[in-house]
Amino acid sequence: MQPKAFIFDLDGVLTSTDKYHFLAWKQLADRLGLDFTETVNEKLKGVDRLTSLEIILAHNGVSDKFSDSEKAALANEKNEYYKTLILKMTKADILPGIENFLAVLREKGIKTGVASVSKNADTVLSVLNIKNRFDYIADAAKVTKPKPDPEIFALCASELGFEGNDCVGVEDAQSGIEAITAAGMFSVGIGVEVTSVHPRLELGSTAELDFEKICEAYTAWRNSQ
Ligand code: B16
Ligand code: MG
Repeated sequence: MQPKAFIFDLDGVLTSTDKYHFLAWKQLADRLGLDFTETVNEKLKGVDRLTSLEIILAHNGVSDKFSDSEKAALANEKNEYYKTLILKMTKADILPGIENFLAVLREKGIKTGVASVSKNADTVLSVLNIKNRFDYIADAAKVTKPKPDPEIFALCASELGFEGNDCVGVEDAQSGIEAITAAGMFSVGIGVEVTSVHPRLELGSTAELDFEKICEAYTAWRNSQ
């Protein structure tokens, strides 16, 4: 049995933008004299921009020191740093095995979507020159509930014309795995730091994405439903 669609997260799955998010937040944190480490950064994966800022401020115990408009300005400042960084991205920023895997899906006639909470997703896909590899790219600005809510994955499935269990979702963040699961899809995790829900199939890196292996696990899951 083959899935009818694959829906991909962007940051940490299709490309390594997570390091640019880290550098941009670090630049802001350094300017403000705040502590920001890789451990805190891990908590920002799959989390929207303003919530990410709140996590950094809370980590430093300064959540109450800024008004809502100051927080919006800080999130915007981080985004300006981030936009400068992503414009310098090249094909080398596409994660290992992704281009080949997308080519296999296209060859098999399987639909593809992108479910990223990043408002820069369109720019990133354009800079990497892989935008035309996807049948549907969700607009994060139109999604009202962040991951782990299933909204963005459910939107991708319905726009592609399929039910949740026709689809495979691929994610690197725990919140994303929860969102995929809640959308009724088969989940593939890429190096997820699992704290609650496990992916149906756990892979160490995108280089391990193997169509036959995923179909096998997907079939077993469908048959068990
Ligand atoms: P932006 P994903 C997420 O993308 C990132 O994982 C997260 O770190 C980032 O804060 C978020 O996008 C928002 O991005 O500031 O560009 O709107 O993993 O859902 O592709
Ligand atoms: Mg991600």
